Amino acid sequence: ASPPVMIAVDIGASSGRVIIGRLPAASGQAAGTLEMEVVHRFPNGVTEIDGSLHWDAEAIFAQVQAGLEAAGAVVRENGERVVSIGIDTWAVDYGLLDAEGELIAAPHAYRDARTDAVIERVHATVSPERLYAIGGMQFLPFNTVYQLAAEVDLAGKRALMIPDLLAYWLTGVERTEETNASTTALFDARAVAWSPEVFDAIDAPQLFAELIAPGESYGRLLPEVAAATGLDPAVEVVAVGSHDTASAVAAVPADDEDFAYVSSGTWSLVGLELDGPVLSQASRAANFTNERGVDGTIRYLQNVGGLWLLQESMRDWAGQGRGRELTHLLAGAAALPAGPVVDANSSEFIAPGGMAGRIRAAVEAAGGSLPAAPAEPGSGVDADQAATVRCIMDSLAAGYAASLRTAAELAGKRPAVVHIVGGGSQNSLLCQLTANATGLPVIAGPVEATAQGNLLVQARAAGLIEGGLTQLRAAIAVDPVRYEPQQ
Ligand code: LFR
Repeated sequence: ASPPVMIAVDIGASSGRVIIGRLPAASGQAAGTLEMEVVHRFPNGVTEIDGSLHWDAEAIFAQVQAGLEAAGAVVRENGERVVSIGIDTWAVDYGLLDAEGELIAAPHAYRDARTDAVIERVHATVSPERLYAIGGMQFLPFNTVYQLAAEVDLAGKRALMIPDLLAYWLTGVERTEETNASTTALFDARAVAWSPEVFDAIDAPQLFAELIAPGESYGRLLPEVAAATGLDPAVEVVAVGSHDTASAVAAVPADDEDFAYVSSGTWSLVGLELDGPVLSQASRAANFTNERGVDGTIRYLQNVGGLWLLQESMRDWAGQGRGRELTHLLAGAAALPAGPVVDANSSEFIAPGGMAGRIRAAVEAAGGSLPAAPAEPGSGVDADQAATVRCIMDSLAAGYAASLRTAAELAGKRPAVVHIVGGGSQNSLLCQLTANATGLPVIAGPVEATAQGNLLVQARAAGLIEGGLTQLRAAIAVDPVRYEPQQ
């Protein structure tokens, strides 16, 4: 029979990719190591429509289909067989469907400021304390509960989270994947079900589809999708940890020791894997979240600003005609001593635009300073750029260390190592500074943890690997780099 393969569709805020995954059987009982082949990459980003930020979901879907077509061609050439497709993206955002099942408008993007006007109103009907006791979500201004409260008229509409919307367009089946549902703050963390109380509080109908857990199938490809992509209509779309962070945490290459993790991309998601939620008011005060992970685990974590601060600073500099390569900026920053830090968790850094200036303002507001931008930019990394990047790296490492200390206290755990996965795992300055700030060894990699977590859940659904997260993690492809804390 032709060898089975899985396809991961993994879409982040700044890029997406479609990846073929193969899990060759090893000798004996254990599964082999996952192999990945990227067949399609595309840029992603928010689109501004009438002054607010949106995702062009239809353009994203066109890229998904292009990627599936490319994957199909490779698979046919190799004489392989696609068993399933799994989709993950960022969380909290959704598309609204009308009575005919048509997308009504481009979904709002979470960095849009529209919820500012409704947060107080929501808290007047359901207190932050009560919200936390039900859902255990950290307060973020873009939580789905506030976004829905900002909608004008929800009567007769249905909502699908972004990965579920893409799955719906592939299969015609409407479901809400559980790890993503858990990020909405409309979800009961203990009951693992929607919370009627929270929907009532914001006066919204319960407009989401029935839940689906990672490993379950949405259904088969629609005939028109099979025709457009050249894939077999028998291919199933399987739910994975459709919240990208859930898939990333599933692919933290941990063995049995107590570990902490940082899923480091546009955001840094910093925390612990737990068996059950921590819904105490102390946990609320510290703003920790209890998102669901693969296999019913709890991702007890906090959002730290992340490489967004760096990406946006680089965008600023490019706009000023002094764009610099990332490697040069990081080398410039690494050559400097530790400098001032900002609070990378602060909501003042959520919105796009003017980031380098906002970081400078935050440093100055705290009584520090950064070198002035030169009147005549040099050809290499300027002093202000190196100092700003150094500030971002020191701030992220300090933020990681503070979050991990608090998480450990609140959850009563003592992690022995910190795993950094995602793009930030390639940033050796950030990894070393994190080891220094936490006083713990850092194990860096894999870079593509999210896609690996996505593929391994599919592989298990297809019967290619058995067991729980420990067994899945043993199949992760990674050559981790270890950083010991230094003075
Ligand atoms: C990371 C992420 C975070 C979530 C943020 C917004 O990509 O999914 O986990 O808090 O994006 O959805």
